[in-house]
Amino acid sequence: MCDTNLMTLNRWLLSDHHKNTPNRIEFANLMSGIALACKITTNAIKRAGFEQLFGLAGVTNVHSEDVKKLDIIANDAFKYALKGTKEVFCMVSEEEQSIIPVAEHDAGNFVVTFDPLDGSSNIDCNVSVGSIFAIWPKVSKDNNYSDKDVLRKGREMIAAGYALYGSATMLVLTTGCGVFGFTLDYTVGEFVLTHPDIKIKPRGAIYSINEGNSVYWDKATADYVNSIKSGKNGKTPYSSRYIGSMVSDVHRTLLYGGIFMYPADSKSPQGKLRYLYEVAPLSLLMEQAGGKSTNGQQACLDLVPGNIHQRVPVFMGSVDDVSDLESFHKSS
Ligand code: AHM
Ligand code: MG
Repeated sequence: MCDTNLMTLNRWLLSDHHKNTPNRIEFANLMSGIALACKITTNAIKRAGFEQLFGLAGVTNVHSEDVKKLDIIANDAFKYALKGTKEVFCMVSEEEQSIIPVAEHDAGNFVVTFDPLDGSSNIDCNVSVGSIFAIWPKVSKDNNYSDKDVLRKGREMIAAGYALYGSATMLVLTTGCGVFGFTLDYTVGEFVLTHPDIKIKPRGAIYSINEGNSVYWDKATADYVNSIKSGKNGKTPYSSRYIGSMVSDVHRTLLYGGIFMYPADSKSPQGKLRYLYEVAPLSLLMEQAGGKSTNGQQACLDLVPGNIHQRVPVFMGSVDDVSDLESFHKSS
């Protein structure tokens, strides 16, 4: 009834699982900042109805999207919590135009890119949203950050994860040796290991895409989606599930298998989702769980973004499903 020996996130980060991780104390300290930001964001979401935190903030962001009040709270929570660890060299946020500097006396050795509150369009109707983060070693030798600290291949990440604000808050993390899920235990205020070594099925039976965009799709995407829906050749047609929050859709894909897609189309020629804080971190998690993530031509983790808010097409999920999708792209 009362576990006196909880495997908390911090304890796990300092455990033998990370005995060969360089700078594991600094990394655990950095992660304590991310965990704090996720707890503050959880609380803001849970209290939003009482504290008038739903709705628009009255401004637009760098992507010309309407910013919600909770977007601003989550962004501030991440920035303050990350700077407070003194482990961060510079940051990139979906909500901010430019690289976010950290004063020299507060600066550390990690670069963090994050989407503080992904799935904003779902906030006001109480559908699950999330936060996404990616952690990179700094590149610049001096104290001045530059593009080379952030415009880099996803494979250079040392860790990535997300928080899902659902019926429970979960933090799902990879440090490069598997994927581990922690659930926020409100009674002790800690993320506790509940999902060790998450693995995705090699094939699923669910596809996830905004089908309202189908008139804009290219032939490869349209043919692939038709193939899994048709049930031809004795196959059972796939089920469709699309929440419209990438974290929720990818979390379900990790746990149940299948494929999540946000392709390039004639309306969004580069796709919609951004590389540094949406596609790259979730691609690392997918590969670490035994799945696959591609832009249709190559692994998303091998792409290099041209700017900090670069968008890329993405197809991720069970290996066999994503490989089928790739074969449609290669033959078109
Ligand atoms: P956001 O970061 O502004 O919330 O946008 C990203 C979200 C993803 O969570 C989700 O996969 C996608 O946008 C949904 O887009 P659409 O409404 O075009 O289907
Ligand atoms: Mg987002």
